[in-house]
Parts: sequence; C-alpha cells; structure tokens
Amino acid sequence: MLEVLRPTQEPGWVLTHEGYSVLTESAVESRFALGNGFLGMRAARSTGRGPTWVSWLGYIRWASWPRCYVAGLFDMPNTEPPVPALVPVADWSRIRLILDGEPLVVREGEILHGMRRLDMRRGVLLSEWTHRTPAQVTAKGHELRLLSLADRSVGLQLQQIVLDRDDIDVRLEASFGLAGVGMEPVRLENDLGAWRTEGTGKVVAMAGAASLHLDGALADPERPFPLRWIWRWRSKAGQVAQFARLVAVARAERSEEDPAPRAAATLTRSTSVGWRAILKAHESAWDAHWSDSGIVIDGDDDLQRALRFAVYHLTSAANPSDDRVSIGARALTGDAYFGHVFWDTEIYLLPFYTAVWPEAARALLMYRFHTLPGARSKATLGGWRGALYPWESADTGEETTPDSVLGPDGKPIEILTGKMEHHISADVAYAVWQYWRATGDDDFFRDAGAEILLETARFWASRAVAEADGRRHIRHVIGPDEYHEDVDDNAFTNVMARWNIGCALEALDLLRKGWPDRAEALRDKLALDDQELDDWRDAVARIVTGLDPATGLYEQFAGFHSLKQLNVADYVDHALPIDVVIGREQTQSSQVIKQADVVALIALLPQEFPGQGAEINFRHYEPRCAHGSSLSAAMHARVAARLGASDTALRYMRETASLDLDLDPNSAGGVRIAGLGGLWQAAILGIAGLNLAGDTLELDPKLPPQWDTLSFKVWWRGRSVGLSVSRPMLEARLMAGDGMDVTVAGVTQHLTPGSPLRFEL
Ligand code: IFM
Repeated sequence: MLEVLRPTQEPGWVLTHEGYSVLTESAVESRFALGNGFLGMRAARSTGRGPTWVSWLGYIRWASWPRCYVAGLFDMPNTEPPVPALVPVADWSRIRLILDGEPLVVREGEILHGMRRLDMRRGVLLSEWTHRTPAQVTAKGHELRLLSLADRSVGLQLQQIVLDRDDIDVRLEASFGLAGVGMEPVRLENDLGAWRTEGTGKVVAMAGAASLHLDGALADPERPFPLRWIWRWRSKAGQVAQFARLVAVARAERSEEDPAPRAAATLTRSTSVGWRAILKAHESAWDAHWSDSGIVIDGDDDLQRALRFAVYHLTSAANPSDDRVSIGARALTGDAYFGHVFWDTEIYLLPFYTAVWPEAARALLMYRFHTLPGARSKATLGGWRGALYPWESADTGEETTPDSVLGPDGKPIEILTGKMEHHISADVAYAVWQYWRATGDDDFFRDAGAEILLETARFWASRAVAEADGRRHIRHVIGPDEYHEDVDDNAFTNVMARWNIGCALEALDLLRKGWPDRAEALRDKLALDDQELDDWRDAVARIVTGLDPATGLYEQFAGFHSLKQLNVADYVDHALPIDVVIGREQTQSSQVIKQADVVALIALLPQEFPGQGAEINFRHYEPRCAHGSSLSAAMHARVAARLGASDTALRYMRETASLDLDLDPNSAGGVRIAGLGGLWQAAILGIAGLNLAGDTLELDPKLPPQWDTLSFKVWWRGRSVGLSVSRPMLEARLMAGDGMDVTVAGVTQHLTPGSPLRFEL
C-alpha cells in the first residue's frame, strides 16, 4: 500500500501544508478539498480529530469543518430567512485510534509531524502524521483519500498505521460521522444508510465497506452499530496495519425513489474490483483530463502552480452526467452561499468547460434549460415577459437569494440582489451562444439553447421601457458592482441586454434557415409573432448604453460620473473591505466599485469598445475599483492582458491566485471557484487571446516578457488542437478531428492532421 501513498514526484503538481492551526485549518480544508462534481469532501483530518470547534477571539468558531456534500442535495434548513441550502451528508472518513484506552487526539501529546498534500496530478489527498501520545507511544499514519473521477459515486480511503511499541492494546474504529447531518434516517443497516431531507424529501444512500490487514492478514471487525467497524489487537513495534474503506453514494430526487439498491450495487461492484482498480481508474481519468486541460507555462512557476490549482478545482467541480445540477459559488468545497449558483458559473466558469470539457459545459447549460420554468415565473412575478433567471439558484430554478441577512448589530440588512441583479439572464444567454459557437453542438442549439436565447431576449425587450426621451431604459437594477444598488441604466446590464436581444434575432434567423420546422414549432410554442420581433429590433436600436461617443467612455450607470470621487488606493492596506470602512451610504455616494463592471463588459463584448475604447474605459474604471469580490481581479487581469499591459495582468493574476493559495480566512467557506475560472480565462482568453465565439478558432497572443512559452489544448467544433505560444511564434497542432482553419492575429491558415502550423507573431 505504501507505494500509492507517495505523492507525484514531478515538481509543480503537489501542494503541501504542514502543521495544524485553528486559524487556518478551515481554509486548508477548502483548499485541499476533493470533488468530482457529484461528491465533494473537505480535507479535514480523518484521524484523531478530537473536538472540531474552538473558542477563539471571544466567539465560538469552528476550527475544522469536516463536510461531505452531494451535488443537488438541497433542503430548507432552519435558517432565518429560510432559503434552500446544500445539506451535508455523513462524513464517511472518520477514524478513531484508541491506544491502551486513550483516544489519540490532536490536542493531546505531541504532533511530531503532520502534513497534508494535495496531489493534483492524481486527484488525491495525501496525509502523513506522527503523533507521540502522553504515554510516549509514537504512532505514524499515512493516508490517501479520493472521490473517483472514473465512477463519481465512489470514494476511497486508505490508511497505513504503524506503532513503535509492543503490547499496546489497540482499538481502531472507523465510522460515518452522522452528527450535523440535517436529515432524517430512513434506513440504517450494517453497511448501508439512507437519509431523507426533511423539507424537500430527497434521499441519499451511502454504502460502505471497510477492511483491515495486520501484517498482511485480514482481521475481522466487530460491527456494533451500522456503518461502524471496530478492530482490536495487541501491537507489535513496526507492525503495519493497513486500512481500506470504500464508499458508494446515490441520490434520489423524491422520497418515493429508493437510492439504496444503487448505492449497494455500486459498492458490490467496487469491492469486487478492489481498491487498486478503483485507484487506477481514477488516476487514468485524471490523466485524461490533464491531457485536455493542462496548461504549461515556462518562466513562471508560481502562476504555473496557481493555474494547475485552478484546473484541479474546475475539474473537480463539474459532472457531465448530471444536467439537473450546476456549480455553486464555492463548488462542493464549503458552505458559503448555501451551495447557490450565481452568474459566476456562466461568465467565470463556462469558458473553461466550453474550451476544454464541452460535455460538462453542455450539462451546466442544460441545467439552465431545465430551470427555464422558474425563470419564466420570476419574470412574470416582476410584471415582465420571457425568462428572468434567479440571481441565486439551487435545484428548482426558483429565486433563492435571501431577502436579508443579520448585520453585526443583529439588525437585518436587506439584500436587493435577488430583486434587482438582472444581468444574470443575459449572462446565461452569453454562455449559451459561446458554447454553441465553439462546439457546433447543433442539437443543443436547436433543442435547448435557442429557446433560452429567445426567452431571455423577450425578457429584456419587456424590461427596457421606452420613455419620453425616445430611448429605452432599464431602471432599478444592480450591476456587477453591487456597491451601488437600485441604479438606472447600468452599462453592463444594458449592453448585455441589447446583445442578448440581437443574438436571439440572429439565432431565430439561423434556426429558420437550418431547422425551419423547429423554428416554426418554437415560435408557436412561445407565441412569438412578427410584431414582437419588431419590438425586439426597436429595443436593439434604442436601449440606452451610457456610451459617450465624444470620449469613448461608458458611464457605469446613470449618474455615476457625478458621484463623489474617492481615492480608492488610500484604502488598499486596510484589513477590512472598503464598504465596511466607509459605510454603506458613503460607498453608494462615491465612485468606488466593488468588482469589474464596465471592465467585465470590455472582456465579454470587446466589439462594443472600438478604437481606443477598451483602453479608455479600463484606465478610467480600474483605479476606481476596490476589488471587494473574489471575481474582480481575474477579470481585470483578462482585460489588462488583452490590452498588452502584461505587468498589470500578471499582478492581478497573482492576486487572484493568492485568494485560496495563501489561506485567506474567507477560503474557510470554500474555494472561490469563479476566481479560479477567471484565472484560467486571464491566461487563455487574455494572454493567449483565444476567442471562443469566432467563425474559426481565433487567437491573438500577447505573451508577457517574463514567460517563455504558454502551451495548452482546446476543443473546437469536434477537434482537439494543441497550441504553444512562444516568442515570436504560435504553433498549432491538430490532435484529433478533421482539418480546420485557425486564425492568429488576423491571419488564417488551414490546419491538417500531421502538419502543425506556425504563425509568426
Ligand atoms: O456572484 C458573486 C457576486 O458577483 C459578488 N458577490 C459574490 C457572488 C458569488 O460569488
């Protein structure tokens, strides 16, 4: 077993954390979390955990937050105000080691060595520890944990334990941590448990098998309770105890369905092939993913590591086989934002999946297709037409943003994003269009994507109201800059809305040409008549954009330019976010921006910034941004990279990388997956200048002088293309599929199998 407990030796693939501190433990658990899009598991220590909470700085704080999640398992817990939240399932990794009657716990005795490693290459969490007990017994452990990428319902834990003494009375208990599971048990058997969420009636079943070998001989466990195994033996110094546990998980959407037989069958299958085969299949699945999504940077080890970390979590977050779930703001790595799905998915994550894992992108977009009814209801409720996607979404597609949160003084603070942050509808449409352009997945476009485009366009046409000035206005919104609430004509929202309507008109034309029957059927289904289409054209022509043609500058929203100027740079060294330092009122009356807003628009719709427009707007808005959201720096990096400002781009990339790699306390609630998706975008859409929505595969690299090469692969309309950017050339190689055109910095050449192309830069 020991050989599989050793990390990948090749440099740059393993993240290491030595020691244990109550201040950073929870952030480490997020950072090293495991996931496969169906299951998630925080990297809490499994053995000798002891109490998981501490009293710290006058508050009761959780030091460790051992949590396992199942995607889509939402319930209505006892929160105020009540909103659906992802509920944790039993932590199946718990081990207790009791030596001569004394449990080994972290706070007693001495930890001589305690290291956790995230082996990103293999997708495994490795731990080693050496603990000297108060009785001077030294125990050494090596552990491996994984959530299989080859079979998403399977988890594996291996642990090897060695003591340095003879004649210790050893008791090893392996159990499923049931405390804190907010579900009612419906079935508890020796190797199987099933629990039902109290409100939504979903059921999750978990089946487990555990074994222990002592010096190679299988030992029999006692089974006093369901899902608990106990072994007792008298130690010999140096004797190797090898523990292995397999778990299989199944979810059912309705309480009438019983997922237990599925979990049990998966477990039987897994135990019959054995843990070595499970591990091998998992490692092969990771190999295949790294082959498609790996990025190699020569000349920047830090960002190389950060991009691997980003790709590791992005790969861990998605499940192409389940199109009823999407990725929450912290993926399956923590509880922050209750597992809710935001625009983060479509704008910050989808480009990665579209370019390197189109099957996952499709499933994520189908989630939005399946939740169209919720989006239609939200639009109707607001008095509009079409589909208004919820700002925060869980499993049903209903709006799940809480109406308020309790402030530090115990008073409720109203949350307006659920009522006003409407740009999400255009963001979903944007991701649909980009996916279809990049993949050529006509089935998706015809059967699902076009309907999303039309329904979101219909929403915007009803939302943009013609006024006495002859223009159409979108009032009472919140743009990406959430510091300013209830604003009129937010440039990001309005220009994206206009784009959305124009795109839907184009989609309908394409549908009529390519699939006239479907076009007719859809028009009938949606009762879309010519008069309404004329209204859409009118909206495209008359929506206010906030662009001053004389200066090329967009006004972020009506009245932004007249707000008080504030030197945001004066606040950068503050430990607290600027809106906390200066207060809500002053924030709202100042030109201080929470996150990329007009800057995000430059990234998404560069064609709306002709001439020097992108530069002018970036230079204007960048100094006004306080980066109060983890989404912000990456978007600035992407835009700076397109502008050729590589120092600025690299600075923002490093800032994004440090969010989860440097154990910022906010990581405790889970990794900031949108920031990680943004980091990938900064490298591939920013520095390499990949355009996913063009007529050909387009690139326009601007390699920073510090980097020697940037190599990666993308999928483009069924072909896999390897790309390597160096100075002064770009090389493109067809890895799979038929010949195709590639355009680099405006020059198009035809790429054929076996004949790489070289473009001078
Ligand atoms: O979607 C974001 C939002 O833009 C800023 N606050 C956090 C949300 C979830 O990541």
